[in-house]
Amino acid sequence: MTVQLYCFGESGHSYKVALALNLLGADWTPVHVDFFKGATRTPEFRKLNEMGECPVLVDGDTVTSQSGVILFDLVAQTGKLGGQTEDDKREALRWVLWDNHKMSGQIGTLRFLMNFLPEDKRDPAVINWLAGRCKAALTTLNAHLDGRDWMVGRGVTLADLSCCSYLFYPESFTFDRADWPNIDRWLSNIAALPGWKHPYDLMQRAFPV
Ligand SMILES: N[C@@H](CCC(=O)N[C@@H](CS)C(=O)NCC(=O)O)C(=O)O
Repeated sequence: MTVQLYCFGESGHSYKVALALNLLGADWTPVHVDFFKGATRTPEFRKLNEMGECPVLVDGDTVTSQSGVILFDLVAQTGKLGGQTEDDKREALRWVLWDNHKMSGQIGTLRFLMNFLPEDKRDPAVINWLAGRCKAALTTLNAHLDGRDWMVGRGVTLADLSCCSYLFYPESFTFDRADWPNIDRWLSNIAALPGWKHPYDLMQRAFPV
């Protein structure tokens, strides 16, 4: 049965799940959520996800939000992308938690403030402060990837999919791959996986160019 992913192209959190579904060769359909027109704040959407966030995965009667939980569900269902050992699984969880707090949680917000918020509402002081936090997260990621092809163990796991998501987007958010050689190499490893697609090729975007 086709699973439905409530998502939108600009959503890096949604991209983590869309990419996992694609790498797994799952039968899935994106359902576009008009986030920029307030769709996640409507009572209808809140019935689907009380947290008012994308992504939401609907698999029959099972409705799941939080990209990290959805990714772990996909690992449990398929036995793939979870790492080879119990230590790998635990380590992958550690990085998914870090990503949600320090990477995607901050980089997604910075990208929103710099690109999608109306220009007259952009506060340079807030943007500068957040850009510093994002640089610290990228420094941690780049250092971890020194001498490693993947975040955890010897193959791709959900930790890679969680941490990489915002870094494939083209909009400017103070991130340039050329400044981060280990991250750059790792992103190339991910983009070379069979089934990899760019976020805007997997999910409908609100701001088509
Ligand atoms: N930790 C959550 C974050 C989800 C999230 O922040 N989603 C954004 C889109 S990228 C959203 O729907 N935000 C709605 C809002 O803030 O009103 C996850 O990983 O699923």
